[in-house]
Amino acid sequence: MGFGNVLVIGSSGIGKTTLIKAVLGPDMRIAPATSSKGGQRLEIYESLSVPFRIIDAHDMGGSFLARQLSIRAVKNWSKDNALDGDVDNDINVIWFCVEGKSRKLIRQQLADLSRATDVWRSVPVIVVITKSYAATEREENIALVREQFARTRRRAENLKAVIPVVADTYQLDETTFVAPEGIPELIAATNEAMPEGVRAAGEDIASFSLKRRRAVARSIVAASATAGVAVGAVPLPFSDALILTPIESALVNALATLYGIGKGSTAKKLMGTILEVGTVSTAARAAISALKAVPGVNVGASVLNAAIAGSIVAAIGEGTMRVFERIYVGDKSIDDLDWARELVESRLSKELVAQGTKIVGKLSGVSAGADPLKAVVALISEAIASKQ
Ligand SMILES: Nc1nc2c(ncn2[C@@H]2O[C@H](COP(=O)(O)OP(=O)(O)OP(=O)(O)O)[C@@H](O)[C@H]2O)c(=O)[nH]1
Ligand SMILES: [Mg+2]
Repeated sequence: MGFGNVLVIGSSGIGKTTLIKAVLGPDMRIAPATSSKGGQRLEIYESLSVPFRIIDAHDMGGSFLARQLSIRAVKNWSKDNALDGDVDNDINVIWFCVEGKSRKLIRQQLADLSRATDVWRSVPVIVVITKSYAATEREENIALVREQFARTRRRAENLKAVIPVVADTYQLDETTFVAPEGIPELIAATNEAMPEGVRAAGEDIASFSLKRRRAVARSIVAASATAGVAVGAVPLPFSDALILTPIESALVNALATLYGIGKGSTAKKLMGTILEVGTVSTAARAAISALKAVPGVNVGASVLNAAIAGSIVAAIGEGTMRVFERIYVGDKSIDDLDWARELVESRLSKELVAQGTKIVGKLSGVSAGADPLKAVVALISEAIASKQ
């Protein structure tokens, strides 16, 4: 859990494999074999340094038949596992790879890709403009893609980012090279879209039980905590939880949609109350101070901050999930704000400090040379997955 899946599609030769290699880096490997019922094998890649897996849907731009087979393989792979409440095989984010300067070409590619991925109707999309060697054309191409995306069958709010990319150094002539471009932005945009992608993938499977809903919720929480770790690691003074506001707000919104909490004014009040606890409450501040003061910790400040940030997001997510679940099953009313505040606060002051102390403690034992942020993400995901 905590690993979302990205589907990469685009015509043959457009640069999908080159892109995947650039994103996953030197420790890229094939994920443990997964084949669908039809016996077709999917190529799923992962690496230790990136918190999502990538599926290379090659053949996508080949013949009509090849494209159908390729899409069916991915669909079956998702479906076979959904029935047992396994959410690890959903498609959470799709990268549409396009190339070319002509308006007509881009329109055609976007229309094809949109049609090919109809089954993942509500899943977030990032358009990657591959081989963007000419820096001067990047802005224009972004505008073109945005304009043409609006004409496809996908909802405009599905489009999360348009990113021009140079995946590998390109030699223009004997003396001129174009350096790699856009890869960190693509990774960041994907991480950001992941919580919503987890929710959307769940929604795309028509109906599911409370158990599956909880599994989806935990994946949303894990994806958000991962985003929190990334934010916490940035070397800024991390004195309060306010820098986590955008992540927590995306998290609470995704969970609200999952549990059908609605968008009315009462729902907004409830969400506002929860976000207040997570960012400006005394409980949040006290939790941060407690975690910063765990004795005997031997990790750098940015790793410590990353662990605290991830743990806070995880605790808010767990508390929110419990609030929404009780409302969802009809035990509690949506306007019971005091009850909701107390529940989330108690998770921050008890569970968070207990859990966070454990995580921070374990970090001191991480071997030198290992990526400490990766270790933080793994420890937090493990803690989320182990909850009842
Ligand atoms: N220098 C450079 N070459 C690139 C880049 N992207 C793609 N290429 C080249 O374009 C060609 C096709 O790229 P691939 O990554 O194999 O394309 P693909 O989409 O995986 O193609 P299929 O597997 O056939 O669907 C290769 O020769 C790549 O080296 C890039 O960013 N920089
Ligand atoms: Mg390829």
